[in-house]
Amino acid sequence: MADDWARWPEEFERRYRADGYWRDETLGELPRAWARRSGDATALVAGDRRISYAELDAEADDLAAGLATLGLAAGDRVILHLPNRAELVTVLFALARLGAVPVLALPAHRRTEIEHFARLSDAVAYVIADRHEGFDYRDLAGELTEAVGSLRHVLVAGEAGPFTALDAVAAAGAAARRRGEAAGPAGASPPGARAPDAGAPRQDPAGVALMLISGGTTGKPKLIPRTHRDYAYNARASAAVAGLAAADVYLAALPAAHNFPLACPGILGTLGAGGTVVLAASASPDVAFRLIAAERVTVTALVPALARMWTDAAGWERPDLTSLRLLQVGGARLDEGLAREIPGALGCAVQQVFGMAEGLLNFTRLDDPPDLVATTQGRPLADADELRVVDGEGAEVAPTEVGELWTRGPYTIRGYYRAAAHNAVTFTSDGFYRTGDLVRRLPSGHLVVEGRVKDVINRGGEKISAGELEEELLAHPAIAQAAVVGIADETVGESICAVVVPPPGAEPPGLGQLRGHLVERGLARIKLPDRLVVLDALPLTAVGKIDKKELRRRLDR
Ligand code: OOB
Repeated sequence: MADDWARWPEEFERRYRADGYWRDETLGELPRAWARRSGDATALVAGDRRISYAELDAEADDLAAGLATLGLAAGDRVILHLPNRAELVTVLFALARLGAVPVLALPAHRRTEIEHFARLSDAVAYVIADRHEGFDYRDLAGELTEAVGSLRHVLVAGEAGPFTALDAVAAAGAAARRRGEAAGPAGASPPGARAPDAGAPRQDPAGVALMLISGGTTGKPKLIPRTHRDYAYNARASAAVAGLAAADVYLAALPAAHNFPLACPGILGTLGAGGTVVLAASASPDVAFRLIAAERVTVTALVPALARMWTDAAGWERPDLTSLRLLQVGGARLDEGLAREIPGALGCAVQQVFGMAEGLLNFTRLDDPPDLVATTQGRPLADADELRVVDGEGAEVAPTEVGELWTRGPYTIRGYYRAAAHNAVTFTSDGFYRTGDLVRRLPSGHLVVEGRVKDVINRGGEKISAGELEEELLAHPAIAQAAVVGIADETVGESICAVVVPPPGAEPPGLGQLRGHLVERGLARIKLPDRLVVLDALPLTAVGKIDKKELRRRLDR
């Protein structure tokens, strides 16, 4: 993996370690320490399963041993494509124990995305649920194993069909462990040493622990390599900022493969604090409200579109939300009016979170004055987060002026995985990540997100790359030119508008047909256009590029 991703330069490594951001820890060994601390306490609630910390640790060991028996080893990439089920957590830790690297695909992803991730990472295994929300992932797995030569294993949470059941993997691992053959590495051994009951050496805290999916840049989605120690810091520091303690119960309502519910503080931060994580199969108010009341949930995280839905639903459903103390809202800009409405409607405090899977996280603090909480997207998590707000030439703008946000720090990546050409434009030579977000920085250090320069549509918190969708549109025989723009939308913030030009004499597709065509091609439904506009020609800028500003202006009328 070493050449596939960019480490921090040595002087930064030294500083982040000396200043206590980075500890000598790996994700795989965390559950061992947690089990010692809070063994009998409930770590996870998923469907009708309640899993204690001790059981979580043992299950990670069994799965790690079973995966090793299948031939999985350190450095192997594995696509983890699971909805919010217990296996997402147990397999994540099992892979980390082995040193195999999970790629966290979103449940909504389909063949186009998964095939891209599998090829890009040379993944050897694909971990799926049997079915979720009416979709059978085993069918997709069948297509993928035929198309992608590197994929040797399909492992299924639930009914395995023609593939291998994760339950069987765990059982085989448990048996092997009883025979003393293979096991997950123990937590406390020094680097390089073999743990007493282990088949694998201890992982390097500086190595890649998992890969997240980029929130849409140019072209195809990128993989974001997060290391053990930077991600452990990410979760721990986020937990502190959200005031998490052992008494807290966190509801993972958003898909847990997203950075926000996974580690900001989300699942990892809650477990680190000794609390309980409740996994919701859906973020809909009826499912979530029932879980909040039944499990006495104290904290959860939503995107603004869902926060709107919950706030409205609470008005007529009158759910018991008395246990809820904090709602984190992030992923897209939260409207000030809604921010002020939430405490009354849901009976909890709001924490705005402006984050990115690439790293940097900003939070409003629990003791910030209500006006700051309602009107800003928070301030950086770490003192070591370096921020520049720059103009089009890369020069810092005057304080409180709007500019593009560039950042580097102890949990912000220095480059995407296997993306040298893209990295050369997305990162500065001194290691700053160009976020593509336009922000204004207040004297307090709080940021206000004012827009963006990247060509991405933020539809209800899901990021859609205009370039990726345009490429898909151009593959349609009756589309000669295409441009994708976001249009302001009350429910989802921005909706996806496809503007197309048919070739001379051709009949352009209708919206329904076009959506069907894209689904047929294997594109995730979250990327389907909401609106289709057919033009004779696209407006161009003076240098002959598609003029999206002008397009948006015309569509807004
Ligand atoms: C989160 O991560 P991603 O990677 O899906 O998307 C990052 C992008 C940011 O660059 C920004 O454009 C937008 O999403 N964004 C926001 C925002 N939070 C994210 N825009 C306005 N206001 C906000 N509060 O979305 C993410 C990762 C970790 C925690 C929270 C969100």
